[in-house]
Amino acid sequence: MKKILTGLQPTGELTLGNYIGAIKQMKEYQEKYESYLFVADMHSITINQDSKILREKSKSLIALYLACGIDPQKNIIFLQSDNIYHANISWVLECNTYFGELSRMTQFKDKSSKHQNFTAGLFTYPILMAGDILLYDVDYVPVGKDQKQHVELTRDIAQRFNKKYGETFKIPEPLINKVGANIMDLVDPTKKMSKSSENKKGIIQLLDDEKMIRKKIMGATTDSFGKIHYDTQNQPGISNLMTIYASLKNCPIEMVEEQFKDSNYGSFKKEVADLVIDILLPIQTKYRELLNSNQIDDILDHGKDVTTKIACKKYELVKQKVGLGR
Ligand code: ATP
Ligand code: LTN
Repeated sequence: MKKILTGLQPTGELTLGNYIGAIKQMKEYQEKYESYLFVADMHSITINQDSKILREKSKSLIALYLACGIDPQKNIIFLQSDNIYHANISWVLECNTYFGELSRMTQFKDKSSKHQNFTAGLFTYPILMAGDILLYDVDYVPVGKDQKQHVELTRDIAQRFNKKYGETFKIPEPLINKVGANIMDLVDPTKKMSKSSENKKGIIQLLDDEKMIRKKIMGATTDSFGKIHYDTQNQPGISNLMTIYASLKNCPIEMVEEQFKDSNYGSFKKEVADLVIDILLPIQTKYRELLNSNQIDDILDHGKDVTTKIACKKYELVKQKVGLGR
């Protein structure tokens, strides 16, 4: 069975865009791959974080994923900082990565230009990510487009290391999320629904209450055509609501168009809101149960045990190849 691994930073609240574009897909992958899913808390401290909030968010992210249907029997779920080998291997890889390569990372260029003072960690972050991946000999790394460059750097580092020290790492491939599921902002449907968006009216957070979800969907920007028709150019708002409806119902857009051809915007929006609420409320109930149980700690203990064994073996091999230790 092929192996996949992906990590998520415990920052921001997950949105309906993340659910439709990423979580639903992970549920499909877990059926056909050996899956490793971790919370990249060490990546989050590349920028300033409140320690109490960071710890709560790490736990909450796992609870939310489980509540959405990520199955702990089918995924090894772990917390990055529980496994010391991620930081250890990262140092060896740092010594096999060039300053010039890191300087070309577009995410670093974007993020560093926004701050006067940024940490060395923000610069070397892609190497920690390379370590996360290379420790486990994975075949694929499911990521959004923004992370593709980091997976390519991981491949370069691994290939260089293998050439210099002999076969050590498997060369991973990025698995880029399918296009199509690009959920747009409800207020400005020409931009992506993003968890870091400033105007919260445009985004549905998975933990928004029923009243809030209804208010946001009923207030979504539409147009003056008055026809439920899929046309992202001229009717981006209504097309976005149709995409949300079709994705959650697992049906083609044409079926939505046919079903609502005689409806007005108000009644269509009400149907969309009812559907989103029907899906999110049970997730929220499950989430609260999980947060108050010991299940998350049990899952993380198991993940720590399993991944520490695998990572320790790989790290010892790396040490031996490089000439570290006795
Ligand atoms: P940020 O605002 O911090 O950039 P984000 O909401 O854009 O966050 P990411 O953390 O970058 O989300 O992405 C997590 C996953 O969710 C990725 O796989 C990404 O492709 C998917 N995703 C994010 N936003 C959407 C969206 N609007 N529609 C579909 N998929 C999305
Ligand atoms: N950098 C990623 C999170 C991440 C990751 C990884 C993803 C850290 N390590 C390893 C895939 C594989 C992000 O910010 N979304």
